Amino acid sequence: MNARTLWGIGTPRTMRAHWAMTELGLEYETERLQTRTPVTDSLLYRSLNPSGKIPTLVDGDVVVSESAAIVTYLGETYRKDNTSLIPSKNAARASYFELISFISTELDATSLYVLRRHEGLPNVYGSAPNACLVARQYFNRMIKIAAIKMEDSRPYLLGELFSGADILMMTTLDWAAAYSCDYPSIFHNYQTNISLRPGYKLAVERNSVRMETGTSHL
Ligand SMILES: N[C@@H](CCC(=O)N[C@@H](CS)C(=O)NCC(=O)O)C(=O)O
Repeated sequence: MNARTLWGIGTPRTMRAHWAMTELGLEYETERLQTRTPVTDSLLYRSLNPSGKIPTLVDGDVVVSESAAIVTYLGETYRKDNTSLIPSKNAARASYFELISFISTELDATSLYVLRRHEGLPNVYGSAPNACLVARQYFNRMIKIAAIKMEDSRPYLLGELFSGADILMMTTLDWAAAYSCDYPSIFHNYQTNISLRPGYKLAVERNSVRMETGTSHL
């Protein structure tokens, strides 16, 4: 196995890890593991991530799961002068941590992941139409709050600096669009701009389940 290996492809959470490494120009190998496939239950994979979920990053002796933690770990460890996924000044760092917590909990776990489980995977997690309705409404309420800071026409969540918070937000918005969730037009413009980034385009390819290259233990 390569010294730096990312396990997981094909989901918004795995996209976050591919994209962070792509923006930072890091070389890595991909284990093309898809969610809920037999390898996620293997002893090898469970020894890396006992939950069996993706993504998981192995970076030398470091093993880290949870997409927001992977993005933050990479940003802290491999910051460069011209590419820093995490700001260095205290106030901006506080905003970064606030944003990634907000996106991970309010937009992802409480809202979109409810739709994913109970609308997208009813055979696995059970059907729960009322929970899905409430999750959609909650997503709409929370994303409007996130939009307030964007009203000054800033290009990124933290202003002029593209950061790991944008990686989390963009992947969350792409996911929301796939589930036909409503969100403010300001974020449609934000998506259009960010989708032009070379790092985003390359990460989309690397995260794609259709890509032919890469190794596999599947
Ligand atoms: N909070 C975790 C969530 C990880 C997660 O739930 N991954 C999904 C794929 S996006 C998964 O592996 N699900 C397997 C399952 O539900 O059993 C993160 O952000 O990385």
